Amino acid sequence: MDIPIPSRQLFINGDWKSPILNKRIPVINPSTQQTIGDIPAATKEDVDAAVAAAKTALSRNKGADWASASGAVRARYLRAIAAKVTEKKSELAKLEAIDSGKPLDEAAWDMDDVAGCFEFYADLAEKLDAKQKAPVSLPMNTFRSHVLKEPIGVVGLITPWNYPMLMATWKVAPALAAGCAAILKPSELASLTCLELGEICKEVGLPPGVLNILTGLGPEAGAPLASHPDVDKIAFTGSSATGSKIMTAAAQLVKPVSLELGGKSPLIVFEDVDLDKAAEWAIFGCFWTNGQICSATSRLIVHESIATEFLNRMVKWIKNIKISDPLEEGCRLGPVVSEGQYEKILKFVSNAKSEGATILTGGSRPEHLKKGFFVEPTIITDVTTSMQIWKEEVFGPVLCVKTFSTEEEAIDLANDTIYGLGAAVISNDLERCERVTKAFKAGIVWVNCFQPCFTQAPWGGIKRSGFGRELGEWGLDNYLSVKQVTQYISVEPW
Ligand code: TXE
Repeated sequence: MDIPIPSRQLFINGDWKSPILNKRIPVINPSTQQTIGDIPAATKEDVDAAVAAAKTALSRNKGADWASASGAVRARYLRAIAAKVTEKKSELAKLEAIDSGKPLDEAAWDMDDVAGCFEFYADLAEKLDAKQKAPVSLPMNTFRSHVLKEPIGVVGLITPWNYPMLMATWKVAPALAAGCAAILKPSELASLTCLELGEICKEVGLPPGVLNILTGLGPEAGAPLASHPDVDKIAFTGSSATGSKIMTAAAQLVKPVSLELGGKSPLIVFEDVDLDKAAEWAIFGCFWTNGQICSATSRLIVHESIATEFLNRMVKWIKNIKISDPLEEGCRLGPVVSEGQYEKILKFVSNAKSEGATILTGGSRPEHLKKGFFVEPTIITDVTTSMQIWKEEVFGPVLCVKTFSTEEEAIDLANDTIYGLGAAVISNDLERCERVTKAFKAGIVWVNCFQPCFTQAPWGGIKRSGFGRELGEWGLDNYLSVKQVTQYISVEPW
């Protein structure tokens, strides 16, 4: 399939602008390893220009700027963006598939979610108007108090490559709904669809500067954004190491941050389950999007009495997964995103082997694929809690397994991690599920399922998985500040 790659510049102040240093980054199709285009590489001067444009968007024509436009006006733009995404779904999905390696079907579902997310925050933008001036009850009637919810201002949004357009939307849609002006910095490993969002903003006539899109490398484009004095807030999704750097930079200016970072999410499977159904969820939880999901169930904790049979069923399932170029009909697993990630994943596997673990299935490139960054779905057993594979995020199709005999042991194993994003339990005993749910130290818990994600429900972690919640009303609150207004009710006129 021949897919034209649009050649884009940086999207600043409502228009395409060449990067000041004229640098570009090659785009590599992870399935063919061929260079299929390039993207502009922003540096500090471009960040300055984008931030200035965003500031102007919030102060232009006092009273008629983006921040003080009504929520209903902002909602109209968000709905127009959603409609354009739907109209262009097929071309956007193809770009996403060849840029990130995800199967075309999944990329198309992502585009539905992108459109749905813009629609959802359009609704919340409208409701925000009605929620203004919410009264606060005070203990004396000589004072009256209410609350105004106001946009935080200029926000920097730094996003990863696993769901390029969707992760950007989780931040862009609520930020714009709240009345903020934004600078989006997508990952250099997959930016094509995010640049198309710039074209969509042009087509719907979004006021200049409300959304600016800067592609480029983390240290060159992301770091100056995080430390910019005129950026009022940073929202970030990515690795814990980069999240920590961003928090450090933001701390210098006491700038608020929200961070959605790595994970090592556990799945506990009790002995009373339907083995086939549970195995299907386990496969889905760990290998969906090639395990390149922050909440991937990368640690399976299975009851010792069913472990052997459960793993047999999983291996049987894996044999039926079609691994191919993401554009091929029926593809369920494409390549991982880049050569760097490919090598990193295989190194995790070889380290596990040398530490004494057993590779039950997978562990290398599928034999039928000679090119591309493909990794077989991999299950690792004989794992101890001191091994790297148990402790560190792989961000690839690699599952490590431990068995347990008691509920307490399962919970201890599940919580034996520096991370706290997702956790799941599968059992027919719902009282037990409730106990385990309470005991999990995680921001998201799934019961008898894994990975379903709804725009309406809060998403985010605890511990080193970060803080702050995206999606739902919580996502909008990320971009609003609360102003208390208290009035003295005097009997005498002033
Ligand atoms: O992440 P980075 P990378 C994890 C996963 C993966 C590892 C490395 O384990 O193997 O991170 O991936 C920008 N200042 N996750 O290197 O560096 C960068 O340009 C400001 C989990 O891609 O965190 C990109 O836009 N920004 C994760 C974004 O940060 C900087 C998803 C993420 O890149 C920067 C992705 C800097 N100094 C990776 N350095 C998840 N939680 O979903 C980089 N960036």
